[in-house]
Amino acid sequence: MALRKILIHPDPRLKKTTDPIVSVDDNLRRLADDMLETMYDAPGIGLAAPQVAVMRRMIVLDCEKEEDANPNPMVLINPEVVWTSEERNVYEEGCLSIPEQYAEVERPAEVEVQWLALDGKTMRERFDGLWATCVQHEIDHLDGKLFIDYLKPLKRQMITRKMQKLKREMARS
Ligand code: K1U
Ligand code: ZN
Repeated sequence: MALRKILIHPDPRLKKTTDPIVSVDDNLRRLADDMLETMYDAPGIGLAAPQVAVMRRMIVLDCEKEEDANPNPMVLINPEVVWTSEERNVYEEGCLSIPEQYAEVERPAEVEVQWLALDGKTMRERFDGLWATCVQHEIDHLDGKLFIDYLKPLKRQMITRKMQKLKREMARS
């Protein structure tokens, strides 16, 4: 397993739609392991393949945040939201590609998602609470959408400028 570098916004790769995965092979299993390791190391509760510069439709999640909770890593290949609740939920979101910036985003409170598991099985599950917010945030990444795209243009611009400054500082050190 290896840590992968997480792309920081603004980066054109974070704005692109990703390609569906056609077969599960050892390369993909290695990528899933690396993404989980990278997510736990960050630390984060989710990660999408384009955030580590792989333009394919795979996400990982583990929203068990409590210290004494058992880990519950999930790997979702070609995930699709097949149902959303009428009820909506507001959550203060963050993003590993937009470090230290948080903002409230409103999304469906519950979603049903279908995906392919690493063993090739088709899965379908309903997510709620933080899991629902996180899985929608990660699927958005696969379509080149960031949580700041839900914000008013001025706030989005302010965050983007902060990230440009951060990237300049990171490049210097
Ligand atoms: O996609 C990402 O960049 C990961 C992101 C996922 C996410 C967070 C909050 C709402 C929706 C989606 C993160 O994990 S940011 C870090 C974070 O939220 C966190 C880190 C450690 C413990 C608990 C939360
Ligand atoms: Zn994110």
